[in-house]
Amino acid sequence: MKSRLTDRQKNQISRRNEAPNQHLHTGTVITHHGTELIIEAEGRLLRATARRTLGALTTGDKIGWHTGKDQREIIEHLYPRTNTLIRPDTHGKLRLMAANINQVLIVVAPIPWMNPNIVEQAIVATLDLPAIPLIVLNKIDELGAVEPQTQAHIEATLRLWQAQDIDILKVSAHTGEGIDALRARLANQISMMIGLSGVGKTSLARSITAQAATAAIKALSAHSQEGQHTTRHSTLFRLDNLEGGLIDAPGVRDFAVAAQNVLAIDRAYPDILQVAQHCRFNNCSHKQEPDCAVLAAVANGTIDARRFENYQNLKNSRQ
Ligand SMILES: Nc1nc2c(ncn2[C@@H]2O[C@H](COP(=O)(O)OP(=O)(O)OP(=O)(O)O)[C@@H](O)[C@H]2O)c(=O)[nH]1
Ligand SMILES: [Mg+2]
Ligand SMILES: [Zn+2]
Repeated sequence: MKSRLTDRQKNQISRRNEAPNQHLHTGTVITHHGTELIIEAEGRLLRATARRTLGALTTGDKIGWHTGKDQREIIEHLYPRTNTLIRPDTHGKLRLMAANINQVLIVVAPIPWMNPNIVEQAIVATLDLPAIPLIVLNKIDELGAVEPQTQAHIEATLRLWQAQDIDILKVSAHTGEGIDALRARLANQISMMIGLSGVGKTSLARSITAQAATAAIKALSAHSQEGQHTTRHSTLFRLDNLEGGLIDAPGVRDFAVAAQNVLAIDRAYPDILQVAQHCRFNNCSHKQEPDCAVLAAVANGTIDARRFENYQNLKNSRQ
């Protein structure tokens, strides 16, 4: 078939695919505010703008840049991403939150406590990247102040995830408890924090990296956040004396992103998958089939009923 691309389009495509110009420096996107980006290159933070043909750039992107004639930094190239974390914004529009992540810290707190179903959505989304999920219970200094019943519920829910080989770290950004253990888990990884607004993600970033507390970063990220504490833009912070980085992101209310790969759902529920091997039919949907081992396990309490219902909902949302 005859190509119908104009010369201009052909040029754009070849420019997008070509190896980066050898005169470009490499860098990492730290944060962005509209068309203005902050990049890190050789340990320095610089303001930059990106060629529009590159499309939306995001925190964690590896880029090639140079200084233009007007002495402003221009991003010319986007290196291939290993993964991208996407979630709907408050208007339901899908937005790129970060790229090239190896680990996701699902940050929860006694107050505000996150619906376990949403934590599990986040586990599925993490496995879908793929990246390692880690649950961080922050504000453990507040545990004593919540109702004993709520406290028992929190502990039981965390145990359920721990039984599925998901590591749980208990920390307090206020007292510093558990912070060294958390910092050790961040070494050599690019980690991203997700969690409800107010669970203490930014406080944790501050207690883990001196960089997050520096005036330079604050000034660079301040202009769209004046007068309030809620984080509006994802920002990558480097760890003091350690390789790796921690991305602080805006709070999420839910994680309603369908997994790209249906296997990610099964991988988040190894307990259910294992019992399902004993169903009479190997394509059992665990709805009303005879001799369904999963429904039997839910009935006798071996599989947590809430967890099973959430698993079915996640599976159904894929169809
Ligand atoms: N008691 C206690 N309070 C904490 C702790 N960590 C954070 N907080 C408080 O919780 C509130 C919210 O903290 P932030 O760090 O702004 O929360 P965030 O998760 O970044 O919130 P968003 O940016 O809106 O998503 C602040 O008042 C913090 O002082 C903790 O370990 N213990
Ligand atoms: Mg914040
Ligand atoms: Zn079954």
